[in-house]
Amino acid sequence: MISGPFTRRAFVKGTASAIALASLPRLGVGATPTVIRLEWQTFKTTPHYASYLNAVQTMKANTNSAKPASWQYWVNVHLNYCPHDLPYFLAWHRGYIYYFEQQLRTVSGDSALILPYWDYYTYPVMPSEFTDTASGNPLYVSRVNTNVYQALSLSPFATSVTNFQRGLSNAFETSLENVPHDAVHDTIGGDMGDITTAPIDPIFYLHHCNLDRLWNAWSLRSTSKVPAANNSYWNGSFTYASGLTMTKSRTRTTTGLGYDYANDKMPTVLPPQTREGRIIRVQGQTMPNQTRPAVAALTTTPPRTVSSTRESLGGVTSVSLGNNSLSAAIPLQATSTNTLQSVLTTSPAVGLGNSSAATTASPLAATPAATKFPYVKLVLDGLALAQAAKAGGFFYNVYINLPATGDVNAAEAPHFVGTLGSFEISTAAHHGMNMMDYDVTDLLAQQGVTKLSQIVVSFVRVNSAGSPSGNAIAIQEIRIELGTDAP
Ligand SMILES: [Cu+2]
Repeated sequence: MISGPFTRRAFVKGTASAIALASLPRLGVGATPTVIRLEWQTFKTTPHYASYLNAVQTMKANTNSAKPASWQYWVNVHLNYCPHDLPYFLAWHRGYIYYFEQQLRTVSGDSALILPYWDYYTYPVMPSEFTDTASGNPLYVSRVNTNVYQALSLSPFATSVTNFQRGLSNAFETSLENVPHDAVHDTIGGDMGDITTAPIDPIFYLHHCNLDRLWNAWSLRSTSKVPAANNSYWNGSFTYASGLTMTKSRTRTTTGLGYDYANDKMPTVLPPQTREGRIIRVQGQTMPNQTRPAVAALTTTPPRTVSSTRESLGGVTSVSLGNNSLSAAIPLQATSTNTLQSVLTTSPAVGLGNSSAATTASPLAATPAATKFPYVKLVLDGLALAQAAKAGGFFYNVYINLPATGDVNAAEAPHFVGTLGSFEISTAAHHGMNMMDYDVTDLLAQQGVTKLSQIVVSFVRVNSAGSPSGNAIAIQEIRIELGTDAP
């Protein structure tokens, strides 16, 4: 049912505060039926499509960002409270899009409106309703790419991914946040390519709805270990705005919030490459028979104390990432090699939550340095986006110790560290740093490395049709650090 504008205004007026919003009747509690969120292609054939368009248009037209009835209010909620690269990434966003969906209902007056999802594993090209440049289309914003084929991976759904939360070995949340989450943000670019603007693009909510669906699908697999309802992981609550909170335990399952998805299955194959213009691939991870990128000639930095909690084992300076992929080799001095070896066999970070992940290296007694600094980090310090790259539209897969020869695709899993693009850099900047660090303790231990004389970091560029050319990212220093705690 779609209300006329007069009715809708009256309805909005009565429910426009965050408190009132939070106190709307809760679906799915007790006997209330579960609502089903639909994929966009189905959703757009329902009468609720008109309600959705109406709600987006009305919220964008409301310029009072203090009001939940405005679009910007929800951009600010995300900006001020979202955890990215942090625990509860999935659970926090589940509550966020739930409240946003309720607001769409309030504004449209359609109490049966659901937030649709974009299943890019089936339809990698963004729905045409979002790319139609006709004036007044509330779903259109300028973007760099609208085909996200290159940002997809089946890695989060591998049988080895049984743990859920960040910090554990092979954790689903960490994997899904990297690819497809970050990679989709980076590839689309424009508003989506920067954490401070991402929810301005209406496709943002369909992207996060799909991630929520993929989490739900993964959690239904019998081997998947989402913390149990009585686990302390679910203690406490999330904040979305002053007066708008949700207990963490409500976000554990979709049914706890009264909804389910039309498709509860994990993807098992990547979609065929749907051609939208020309798809360019530069040593992409799905491209077979690509070997490790060539090692660049770089100036090395010696080991040094970075702070009371961080020791550098060495690094390289002035790395410029452009259209090509490259590797950086960081030589290790003999004492660094020994300390690293000791950390990899004694660190509490090794094999967390995964008994099969223990290193195959021969155990050493913990040296004093290894006891003090039990975490190994890959640090990208002094990150800056080149002007032409600020709008995003590309990313790099970051690997550690890829074999010098052989197939990157086949060798990928034990070497993959994460993704790097405009979204990740803006996220780090938003957290007050122009630096990214990745905990690679468990990864190195799982590689079974012994007595390393160098560590090789590789950046494999992943392009799509609209990717910018030329210099993209400058990194002042790449170093391997030992630290007192995980990043
Ligand atoms: Cu996001």
